[in-house]
Amino acid sequence: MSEAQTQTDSAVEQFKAAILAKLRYAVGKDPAKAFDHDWFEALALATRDHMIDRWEESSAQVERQGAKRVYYLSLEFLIGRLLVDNLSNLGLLDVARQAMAELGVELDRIREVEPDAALGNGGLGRLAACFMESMATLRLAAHGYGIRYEHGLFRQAIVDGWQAEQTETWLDFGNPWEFERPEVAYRIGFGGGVETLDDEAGGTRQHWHPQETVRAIAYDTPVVGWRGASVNTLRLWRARAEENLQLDRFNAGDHFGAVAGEVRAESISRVLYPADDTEAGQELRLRQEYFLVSASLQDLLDRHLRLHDHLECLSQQVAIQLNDTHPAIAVVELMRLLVDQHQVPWAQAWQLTVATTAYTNHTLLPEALESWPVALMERLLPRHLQIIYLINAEHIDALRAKDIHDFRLLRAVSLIEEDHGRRVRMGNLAFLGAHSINGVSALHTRLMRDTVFRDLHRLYPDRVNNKTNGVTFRRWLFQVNPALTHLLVDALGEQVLQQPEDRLQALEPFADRQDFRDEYALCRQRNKEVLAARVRQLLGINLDTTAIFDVHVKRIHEYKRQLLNLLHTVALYQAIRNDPTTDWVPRVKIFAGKAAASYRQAKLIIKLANDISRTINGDPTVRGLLKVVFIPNYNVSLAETIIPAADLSEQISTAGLEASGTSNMKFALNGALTIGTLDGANVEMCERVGEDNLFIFGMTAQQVAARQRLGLDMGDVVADSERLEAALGAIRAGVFSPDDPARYVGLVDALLYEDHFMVCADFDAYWNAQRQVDKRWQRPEQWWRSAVLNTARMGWFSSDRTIAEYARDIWQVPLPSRDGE
Ligand code: B1N
Repeated sequence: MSEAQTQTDSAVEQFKAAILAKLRYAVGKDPAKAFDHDWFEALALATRDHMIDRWEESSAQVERQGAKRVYYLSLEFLIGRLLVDNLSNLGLLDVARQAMAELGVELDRIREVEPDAALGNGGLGRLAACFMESMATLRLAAHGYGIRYEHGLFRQAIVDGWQAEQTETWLDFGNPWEFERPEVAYRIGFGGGVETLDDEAGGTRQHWHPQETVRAIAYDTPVVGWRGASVNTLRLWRARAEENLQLDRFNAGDHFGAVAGEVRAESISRVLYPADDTEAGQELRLRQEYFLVSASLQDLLDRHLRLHDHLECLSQQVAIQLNDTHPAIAVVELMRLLVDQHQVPWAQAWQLTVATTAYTNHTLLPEALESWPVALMERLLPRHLQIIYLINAEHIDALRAKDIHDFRLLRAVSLIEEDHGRRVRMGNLAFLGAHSINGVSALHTRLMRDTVFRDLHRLYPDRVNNKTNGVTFRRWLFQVNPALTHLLVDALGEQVLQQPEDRLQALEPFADRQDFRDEYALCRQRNKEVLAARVRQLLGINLDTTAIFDVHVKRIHEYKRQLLNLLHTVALYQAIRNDPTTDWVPRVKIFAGKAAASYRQAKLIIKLANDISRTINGDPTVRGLLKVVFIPNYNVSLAETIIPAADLSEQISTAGLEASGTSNMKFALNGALTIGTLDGANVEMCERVGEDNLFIFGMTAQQVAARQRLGLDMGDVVADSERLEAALGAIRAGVFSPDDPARYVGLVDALLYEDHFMVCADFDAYWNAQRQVDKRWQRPEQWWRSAVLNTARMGWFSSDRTIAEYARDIWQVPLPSRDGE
């Protein structure tokens, strides 16, 4: 027996023993009586043990080296499942699989019982999770700070074709990955008033008396980098009442009143706001934002003072990254803590705040730009409002001092919006309080400079910069696509696992080899079969796995234009019915995604998808040529099954509106060809992958803006396109909704008279691009050549590259070398 084999055998034996010990002594179960969930927990705990020593080591090393720390503040971390992620990054996946097999338990079944940690809505939250993994892999001293929502994003059920939201309960069976730290607790104040007191130096100081205080308790989850490079911490805060039970009220018989305070306090970390790309605008949301920010800043200042003793060096030791404006109140809270609590002079505090803070913008949609009514801010955070006024006064004075008196400009860059009731503009606040403001793709950053931050950018031309998003290849290639990963390792060697962002390029020549393309296509075929089995199990629908799997999965939003795809689906259906004997390319249209609970139009689009699906799948004339499925409850785990099975990736947002997109990267990395607009990161993907290897169509951002100025009545466009007219007509007439023929009249009329998202205007271009897709599919050597080239050329879209850029340009932290200790 080889030495390596002996080592593996003993690792398996040890792991088996560890799992059994956890099962007995931590879970309290006998193997004979253990349920799947018990096995999951035992395995997770045994896995977690492998992270602890490195966790300690990583944090001791950071302390020894006095490294600058990065704090990533985000209201969302869309983590998904962690078992395979952790095992795989620890290099223990095979060992665990064998150990479990020898215990008579299948790892692939057990992994399915882990609930998704869905503490995020979509791309923004998933980006935060990818960044955490990359920062651990790159051995940055990084901490994530978020909220430990008791209920993550709702579960989506489809009832009679409509979305129904159900409560998500990921913590019901406990969470084996986290450590509760009851000793790490901070007081968070709300309401009350501000008093002016005399200070020792003969001046005055402000003292805030909150009316209400809530405690933030830390829960730590270790985040392990690739091959255990380092282990960082994701610290999530849970809200607890100061006093759980008001005993006097309880004893007086007021049993509900006695716990009212507890309910109010704990509601802060009860549930994630399910709005994506829209601002929530509710008082509870502002409470959540401030809760996260205050706990995190108190915590990081405590740590800083423990290690360094003074605050002058704060910006050399600490970088704070704000994930959108959701934590933007950090600018003000940091000022308050520095000035009121630590007696730092105002000017120095401001200099420290700006030098420490950086802000990432993720959207230009006007409805997503956060602003809070001044009255609400005053009631909830009175001291913060004072500070905001002071910052604003200094800001405006400084401009006047530079002889800038343009009234329009001064209004535009003010922190206070005066037009629609007085409101605090969180985007302007984040901009002013940060030394770096970044967008998430080249196009998005350019539009930021030209639109929302036009004026502020002119005043501070050095601040806006671009950091195009990326995704972690460990999860989105190695874990989700083991077959392809195997093939890549065979072709390129183990090195591809270490530094895929550099090594994948070497795959290019393989695109010209028939034998390689065949194997590559075979991987896809297997993944499609896995997805087809899942669809059969979930929906009872059989899919033809030799058809093109044409996939559109993401949040349902008008700007993402699921409607455009549905119109194409209907037009294709009509074309096949009109001429069933043409050699149509068989297609399966796959949709999935959640709509914000209050977004009526998006929910109607889901119903339409389901209506179209039922009609088409039930029509024998198109059998074998067209199928449509809407898979319910899209989440990270479902994405992991869908993405590696996709042939065609739909990235068809109205140009200028998708800030970046990240699923576009995951699909292309796994070799799906993109059909997309020149929007977000699609533009850069096109540059790198080569325009012959994806299908770009439609108006550019510039053309969209020009057309919007012309007016949005699409009567002329529709009249010019028979196909579009027929598709719209069928939907409007109730062909897909015979039970309620008028259901889509409003939806279709809106497209005709006020097509804000240019669905009609882009339809013909989209139809034509889809026919190019068909043509390519009919020439398999071309199709698979393009697919291989997509994988080969997507290396740059690794979140390791993105994080390396943040580290170099924004945080100014050196990257430790990746090989060797
Ligand atoms: O952030 C992603 C981008 O790839 C997407 O293009 C972008 O749409 C997404 C309010 C948002 N922008 N804004 C949000 C999320 C929650 C919320 O309450 C806005 N999400 C994005 C990563 O950069």
